[in-house]
Amino acid sequence: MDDIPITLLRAMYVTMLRIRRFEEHVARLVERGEIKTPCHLYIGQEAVAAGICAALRVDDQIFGTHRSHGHYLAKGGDMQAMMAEIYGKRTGCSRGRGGSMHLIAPEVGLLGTVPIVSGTIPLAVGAALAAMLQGCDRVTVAFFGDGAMEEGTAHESLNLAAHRRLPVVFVCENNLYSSHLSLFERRARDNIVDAAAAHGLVGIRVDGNDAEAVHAAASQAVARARSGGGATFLECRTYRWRGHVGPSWDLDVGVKRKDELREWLSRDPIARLRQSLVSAGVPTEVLDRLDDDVQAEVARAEAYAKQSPYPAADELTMHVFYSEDASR
Ligand SMILES: Cc1ncc(C[n+]2csc(CCOP(=O)(O)OP(=O)(O)O)c2C)c(N)n1
Ligand SMILES: [Mg+2]
Repeated sequence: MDDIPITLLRAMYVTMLRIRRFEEHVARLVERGEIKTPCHLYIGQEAVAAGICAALRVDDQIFGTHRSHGHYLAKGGDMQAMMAEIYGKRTGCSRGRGGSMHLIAPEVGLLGTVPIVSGTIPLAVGAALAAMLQGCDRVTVAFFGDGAMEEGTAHESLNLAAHRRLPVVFVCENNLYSSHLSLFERRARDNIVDAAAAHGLVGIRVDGNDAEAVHAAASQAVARARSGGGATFLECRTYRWRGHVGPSWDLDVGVKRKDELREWLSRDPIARLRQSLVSAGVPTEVLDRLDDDVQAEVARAEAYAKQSPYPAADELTMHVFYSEDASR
C-alpha cells in the first residue's frame, strides 16, 4: 500500500485526530453535565470514516448513523457547527434541533445522520438511484453498523442495489456489538460479509483499524461504482472503545469486553497511521504539532458553541414541516 501519497496519509491522520480529540472533549463535557444530548462516541473506529471519505469527492454523498461525529468531520463538515449542534444552539448544523444523532452538512455531501438502525441503507440506495436517473457520476456511501445487517430493509436494499447496478458503497462498520449484545451472541456464524455474495454484490472484509487498507478498498469500490460497475459491500472490522452511548468505557457489560478492550486498545488506528508516517520520514515533532493544532481547534469549537444563542421558544414549530419559505 506504499502507493498512497504521503500527503493523503497525512490528511487522513489529521482527520482521525480531529475526530479523536473532538470526541474526547465531548466525553469530558458530557461527564461535566454540560452536554445533554445522547452522544454515541466513535473513538476507536476513526480509520473507517477517514479511509472511506478520503476516497470520495466533495459532491459524493454519504449517510451516517447515530454514531457519526466521525463521518461528519471526515466528509468535511464544519467542527464548530457540529459542536454548536451538540449544545443545542441555533448556530448548530441542524439549527440546534437535532443534537448529536441528527447531523447534516449537504454542502459537503453529508445528507444526514439517521439513528434508525439500518435507515442509512435504503436512503443511500435511493440517492444512488437518483444519481443514476439524473445521469451524473456521483457515488453514495451508506455507513451502518453490524446490528443494521439484522434488519430486513438492509437485505431488500442490497438486492435492489445489485439488481440495478447502483453507484453505491455499503460500509458496514462491524465493531462487534449492537448496543450491549456481542456479535457472537446474535449470530450463528461470523458471516456478515457473505450477505454481499448472496445478493450478487462484491463483498470485501477489511481491517477497519488500518486507514491505508480501508482507503485502498474504498478507492476500488468508488471507482467501480463511478464507472457503472455497481455496488460494493465493505465489512470494516473495528471496535468501539467507549460505551454504546456516553463516555464510559463500557466495562460493566461483562468480563469478556474488558479483555477485548485491552486487545483492541493495542490496535489503536491513530497510533498505527502515525507509525506509518514516522516510517515514511515525517518527524514526530511535526505530528505532535498537528495534534496541538487540532486541540486548539476543538477549544475554539467549544467557545463558539457556548457563546452561541439557543433557538428562541417561539421558533419551536419552525422547520417542522417543509416550506418553500426557509424562515418557517
Ligand atoms: C430500527 C431500530 N431498532 C432499534 C434501535 C435502538 N438502537 C439504537 S443503536 C442500536 C444498536 C446498533 O448497533 P450497530 O448497528 O452495530 O451500530 P453501533 O451502535 O455498534 O455503531 C440499537 C439497537 C434503533 N435506533 N432503531
Ligand atoms: Mg455495532
